[in-house]
This record gives sequence, structure tokens and C-alpha cells, in this order.
Amino acid sequence: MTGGTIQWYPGHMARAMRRLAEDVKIVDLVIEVIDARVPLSGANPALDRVAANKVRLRVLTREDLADPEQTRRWVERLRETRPTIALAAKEPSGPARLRAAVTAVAAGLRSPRALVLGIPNAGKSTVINALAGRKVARTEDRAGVTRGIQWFRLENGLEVMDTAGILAPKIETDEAQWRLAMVGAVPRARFDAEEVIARFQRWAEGASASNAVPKLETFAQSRGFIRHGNVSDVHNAALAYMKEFGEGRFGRLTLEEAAP
Ligand SMILES: Nc1nc2c(ncn2[C@@H]2O[C@H](COP(=O)(O)OP(=O)(O)O)[C@@H](O)[C@H]2O)c(=O)[nH]1
Ligand SMILES: [Mg+2]
Repeated sequence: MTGGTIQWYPGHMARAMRRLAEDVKIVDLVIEVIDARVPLSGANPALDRVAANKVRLRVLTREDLADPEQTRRWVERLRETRPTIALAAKEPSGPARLRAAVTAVAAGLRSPRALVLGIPNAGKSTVINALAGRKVARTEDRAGVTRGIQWFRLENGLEVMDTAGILAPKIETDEAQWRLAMVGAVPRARFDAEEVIARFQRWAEGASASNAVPKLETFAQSRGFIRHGNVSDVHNAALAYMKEFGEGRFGRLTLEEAAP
């Protein structure tokens, strides 16, 4: 995949970051949601500037889909810079652990307000619902600036904005492109799924725990994506392939390794 395969509009990105900066201004605490499969590419260092004076908590989501040993290393590494926890949406103790972590970082703040943010598909709505302990009506990413903001209150008095802030995905390298595409952070129309899968598959060949990652051609045959003359229908198989990856069918994989 060449650098231009995924087109991301700088205007769109700039607008998203401006909106985010507006929302961040009115909170004391930011909860940054990052997919545990992409601890590096799933973050955007521009947040350091936008949230320079805020208290911050990092939440790695989809722990159930990431390599457990990698997640352990990443959490250890990331804690060197700020409080970090890893969660899986279905983990029964997840919401309580999340609220405890938020309470701990909010200690010392008076009547604090918090904003949940992250790149598209990071798991922001899931985190908001876990904090609230129920399905919050409006968890969609915020599309406007400071209009109609609603808050819900936690037992500890902390107020959380009911809509998440969108952090623009940082797609500067080829590696970040295919990884962010695989985890669903990039709209389908903006990348070539076959190329993204080819990159992922090549990465998996070089990684250790990758026996379960099939080539797209093999996947197409095994799932019955076959056209007349026994030709693999890789085009339609590609979408099914990405879906199965997202369900963890190829094993628990972290696309960016933390050194031991
Ligand atoms: N397997 C798994 N799926 C998750 C987890 N967290 C979120 N998801 C799923 O990922 C998708 C996107 O999550 P969502 O919270 O809507 O992401 P948002 O776009 O950042 O708000 C949804 O289908 C969630 O059910 C998790 O910890 N594990
Ligand atoms: Mg959402």
C-alpha cells in the first residue's frame, strides 16, 4: 500500500481537532479511549497540546481482542506517563474498575467535569455507557461545538459529558494506515480492503502468534467466496475477512508490539 491509498481530508481533521479543543476547554478531566490492538496508532499526540493542563486517564479498550501479554506490557509502559487501565466491554467488573480509576484521577478536583474522547470506533460510547451504568441516550460523537451539551453525574459527584469527543486518527505512515483500517478507525470508502488485508497478513507472517491469520485467497476459498470457474471472490471476501478479524476469529492480536 502506498502513502496515498487512504485519503484523509486535512480540512476534516483540522475541524475535528478544533471542535475537540472547544469541548476540552470546559472539562477538567479527559478520558482518552484507545483500542488495545493499536496502542500507538490509536492515539493522537496532538491531544497533548489540546489537553495540556487537564487531568488525564487512558483507557485501553477491547482487551478481549488484544494479545494479553502485549496488553500487560503496554499498560506497564503507558503508566510511566499517566494512569492507564485496560478493559473489555463484556468484563463484569469493568464498569466498577473504570469508575474507580476515574475517581482516583479526579481526587483533588472540585466538582469536576469529564470528557470521553478518542478516534472513531475506539470504544468511546461503550466507555460512556460503562461509566453511567446504563445506556446513555446520546453517546454519538459530537458534531457541533458546545451546543446542547448534557452531563450525567457519577456517585462521586463527577459529571461526564454524554457525548464523546472525536480525536482525528493520525495517519501519517503506511503502517498506521493499515492498522487503523483494520481496527475500523477509517471509513470503508477511504481504503482498499484487499491492500489493507495484504499488509496485515504480511505483518502476521512476521509476528509470532499468527498461525490463525489466513491469506485472503485461502479465506475466500474456505468461506465459500468462489465465483464461476473456482475463482476466489476476494473482493467480497475482504469485507467478511475484516469482520472476522474484528470478532477476534484470527486470535487475540496486538498490531503494535511493546518491547519486553
Ligand atoms: N470485543 C469488544 N468489542 C468492543 C469493546 N468495546 C467496544 N466494542 C465494540 O466496538 C464497536 C464500537 O464501539 P463504540 O463504543 O461504539 O465506539 P466509538 O465509535 O468510539 O463510540 C461496538 O460494536 C462495540 O460493541 C470491547 O472491549 N471488546
Ligand atoms: Mg460512539
